[in-house]
Amino acid sequence: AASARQWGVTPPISTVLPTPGELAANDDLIAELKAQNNFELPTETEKRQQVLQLLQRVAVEFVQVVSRKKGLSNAAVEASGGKIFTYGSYRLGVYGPGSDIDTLVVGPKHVLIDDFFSDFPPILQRMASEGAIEKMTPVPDAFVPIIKLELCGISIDLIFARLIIPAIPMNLDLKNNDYLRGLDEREVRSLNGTRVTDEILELVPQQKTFRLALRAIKLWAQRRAIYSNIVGFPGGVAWAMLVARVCQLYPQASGSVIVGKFFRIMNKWSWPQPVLLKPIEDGPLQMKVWNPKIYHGDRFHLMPIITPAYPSMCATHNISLSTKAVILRELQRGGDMVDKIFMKQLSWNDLFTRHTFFTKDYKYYISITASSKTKEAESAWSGLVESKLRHLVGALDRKPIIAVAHPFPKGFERIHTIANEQQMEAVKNGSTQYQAKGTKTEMTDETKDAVHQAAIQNTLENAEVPEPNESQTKPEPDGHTVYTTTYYIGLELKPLEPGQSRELDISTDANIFKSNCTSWTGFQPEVMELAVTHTRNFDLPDDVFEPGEVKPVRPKKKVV
Ligand code: 3AT
Ligand code: MN
Ligand code: MN
Repeated sequence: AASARQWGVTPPISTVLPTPGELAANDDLIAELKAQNNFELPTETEKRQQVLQLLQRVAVEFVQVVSRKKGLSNAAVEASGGKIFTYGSYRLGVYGPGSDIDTLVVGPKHVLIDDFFSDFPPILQRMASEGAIEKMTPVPDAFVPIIKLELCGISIDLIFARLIIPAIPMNLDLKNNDYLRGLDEREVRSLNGTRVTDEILELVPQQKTFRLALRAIKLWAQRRAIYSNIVGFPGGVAWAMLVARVCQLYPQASGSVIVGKFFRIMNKWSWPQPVLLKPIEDGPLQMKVWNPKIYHGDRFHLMPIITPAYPSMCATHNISLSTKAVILRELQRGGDMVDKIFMKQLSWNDLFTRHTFFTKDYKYYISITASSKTKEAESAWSGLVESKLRHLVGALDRKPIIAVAHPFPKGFERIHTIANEQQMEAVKNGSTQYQAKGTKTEMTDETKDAVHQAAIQNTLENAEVPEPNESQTKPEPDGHTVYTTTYYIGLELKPLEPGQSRELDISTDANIFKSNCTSWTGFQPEVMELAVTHTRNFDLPDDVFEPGEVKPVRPKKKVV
């Protein structure tokens, strides 16, 4: 069945069925993912379904309430419908215990995004049981406007889109490109997540195999610190498309085989040839579609992975020479390990070993510390700095002495209490000596992106960040608080050529990067600071190491 048609843009590489050994390796892989707590309990999944049923009822009620407000006839109100869709890891079926549910509410043409923000939350409050909603944060100014909430203990990302039709029946799907007619760019973006995930699932020969392989690849990419769209690695959607392409090339293979082939195929891929799941569609509308023949910018994509739904886009435009090199290195390691796993010399557990970014990989690091006097300012400022990091990585890539500039995908958030200028100076440069009592370092979370983005957007539009209030600007007797987020870039230097100096001067690149960040309209020189410093491996702060990891030590001076 799976081999009856061609999946994707080329014939398959092989259609053989898995061997008993490959099936055994598949069972082992499932067992290892279970041991890694990658699957959630059936009772939890049931809770997700109940939450989605509630959201569906709320969506219908919401559409009716708005339809009535807009003066539609009773019959039209009754017929107006409303439907929820999901996207993200839940839709792909690769969610774990900590995953959110990414949910899209679709309404008919007379229901607008403003109605969603004004009317959906109170209706949800009313229809949810007492105390079920723990938190609700509407972020209307985000790139994709969103309501983030916590419902029955499950995080929900709720977005909205309308279609230019009078009613939304329950059997509607979003495949038809004509549904994009008459929508603005923002509305198209909101529909995009569901349209892309739905297409990915339709374009793979066996969904069950795809899901298992994708779970393995996502876990591997997270453990190896190469999962983050924002700093220049593939994100969830891009990893999903890569796995889907390998599934197309081996339509009958087991998940275990897909994982092995994945590493080899993607490592040997003739980048920058794009990874496509189907031919790129020239849609019915005037929308930009990825095309390096037409758009100069698209020619610079080093590892293009193209979304299947119209309008097709490159999901990996942030990848740099360095992050590409790191990805290829990891693909090589993954391929070598899976060979050994199939020969029973290693186990799947070895594939998922944590990265050694701070313990072994580099001797030299660059620390980028964004600091602010208020928590709110820091949220926006660190998000802005993070979104510009890849430009600094690009500049470092172009330096002849640097072989690899590897940005760590997460920032480290710290809270400090400082008593004087000198301590302030140290903290601004990334020191962890004055961390506030009772606080601990936290890692930035991908899921905060929308909030970060919105904070940036907010400040762009209103051109003001909450001013620090009096008590925060005046030094208090017991010192005052500074919030920092530090990002680390690992540096691998090229072997010295005769006559070349070891001197690594990045001051020009650091200054360009800093002015790139501080030229942001939301930047407040009184409140926010940015520092770029060199850090040797043995000078890294203790809190970047996990329990059990050994911090590098200063090498002993050679005795002459
Ligand atoms: P989890 O299981 O939730 O950790 P996920 O793949 O569902 O994994 P997210 O919920 O963070 O990850 O994201 C789901 C989708 O939402 C992926 C992407 O289409 C969209 N998305 C997330 N963050 C952003 C962002 N900052 N900008 C644009 N789209 C985003
Ligand atoms: Mn999600
Ligand atoms: Mn999400």
